[in-house]
Amino acid sequence: MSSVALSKNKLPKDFLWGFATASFQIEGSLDADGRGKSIWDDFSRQPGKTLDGGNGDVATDSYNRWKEDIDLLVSYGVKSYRFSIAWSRIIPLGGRNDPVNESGIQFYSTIIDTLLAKGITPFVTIYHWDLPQALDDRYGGWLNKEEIVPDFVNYAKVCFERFGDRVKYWLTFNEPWCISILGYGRGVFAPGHSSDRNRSPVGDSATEPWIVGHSVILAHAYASKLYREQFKQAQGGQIGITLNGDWMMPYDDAPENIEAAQHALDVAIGWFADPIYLGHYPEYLGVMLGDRLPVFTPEELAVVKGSSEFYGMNTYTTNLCKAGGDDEFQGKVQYTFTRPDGTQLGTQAHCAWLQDYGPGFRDLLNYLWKRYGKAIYVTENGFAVKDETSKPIEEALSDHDRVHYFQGTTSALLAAVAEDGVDIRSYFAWSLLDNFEWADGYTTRFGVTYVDYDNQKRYPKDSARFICQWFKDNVEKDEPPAPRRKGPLAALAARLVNAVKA
Ligand code: PNW
Repeated sequence: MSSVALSKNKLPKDFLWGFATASFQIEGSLDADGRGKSIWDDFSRQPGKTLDGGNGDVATDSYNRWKEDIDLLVSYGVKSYRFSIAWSRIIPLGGRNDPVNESGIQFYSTIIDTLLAKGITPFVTIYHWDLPQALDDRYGGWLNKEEIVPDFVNYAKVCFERFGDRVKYWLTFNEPWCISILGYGRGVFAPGHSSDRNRSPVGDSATEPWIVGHSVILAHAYASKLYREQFKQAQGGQIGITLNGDWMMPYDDAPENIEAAQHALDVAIGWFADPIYLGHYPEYLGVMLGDRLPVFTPEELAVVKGSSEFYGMNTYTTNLCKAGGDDEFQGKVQYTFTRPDGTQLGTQAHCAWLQDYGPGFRDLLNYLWKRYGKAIYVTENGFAVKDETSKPIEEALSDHDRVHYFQGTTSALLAAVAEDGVDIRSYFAWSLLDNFEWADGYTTRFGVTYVDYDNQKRYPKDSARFICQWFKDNVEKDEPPAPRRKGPLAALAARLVNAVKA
């Protein structure tokens, strides 16, 4: 970054900012134009799987309203838009020998063209949780490494071939921790596997999440290898993975709690980031899991290490960490938002796992930059205001708590760049719209734009205005056109013009 930008305390002018969404959360139209089923289709329709019984059938109707959504992005003045492609629209049955659906290709192709025509950079997630149902039925989806890895690589290849002439930023996966733990451990996300037989007829929470995580790492790595070997040179794009991970702060300065915070980071982030950037699973993961942790062959490891060209970061909150407990999904660490003195870390969001704590955002950026040394693309960050759904619309639009949250994270972002020297290249707020919030259904709203689900009308919230103004103020402007040379003739002309005016 230039020293000019640093001295002015601004983000560099090519900094990408905008908003993010995901296919299943916004599109609806699940049967349209040859789309195949995804694991979320029926899962979300099963009684008890979502808080309000909501499903993905309509969502924000963006399969039909994508143009309106892009107009909204234009009105916000964004530089970039992060969205995901639904695998089962591209290959309805998902597999490497299954047919490609041209209508699905056409849908995303038009969106990409329209964004580019408006000067908005598409930032594309290849997999945001909507596995084709046929692959789960056929061979158990992510549990079957031998089948899923080549099928994912084939799907990614179709994306590179058909969109890569125009898409220059690729994310293979969104949040492998959520895919593995929430889908195959806690059983709260599709396909809903769990050892708890009250919750699910199938699943083994002790083994499956770690097997799934392993498959996802390999699918990412082989897709990235393919891109870099066969497409990158001609298309000139970048490819990486995006990991969720919240900042983990020791509860107090007791040595066991300091160690606990590191263990929590090892399981939340290091599980994926360590193999991908450093070439091995974190030691603690092996200690905790023993032979339940799958092993990479040397050939696999060679493909995994260095497979992400940047660090894709999704983050929402900070947890205070105390040693103890037996929850392996948190690294046998207890999380709390209550400080030793009894006060809360920050404002509580609608969902239990999220409080507003801006300084943690800066600490996490510094940790990732030091540990992994890769340019960071912040691909998600956002807040769900408590009880927003039960407020009248006008009241919901004054989303003070969300504005406060973004004030904290944007100032932390700027401090990390300008004061700490962290190399950060993007910031996407989650989300452009209120949308289908997975197991929460429609009760939890993350949008900077309010969606009235009775009529699908969109209304910008105060937080949308805050973010747009903040980035306009804090990103270096494009260079103004070079001033005309002031030779003697120009000076004479100017004097003449002034004389005439006077
Ligand atoms: C992310 N947690 O999911 C996803 O990428 C989005 O699709 C989602 O809408 C957004 O964050 C808000 O939830 C997460 O339990 C889901 O810690 C759950 C957790 C974190 C992220």
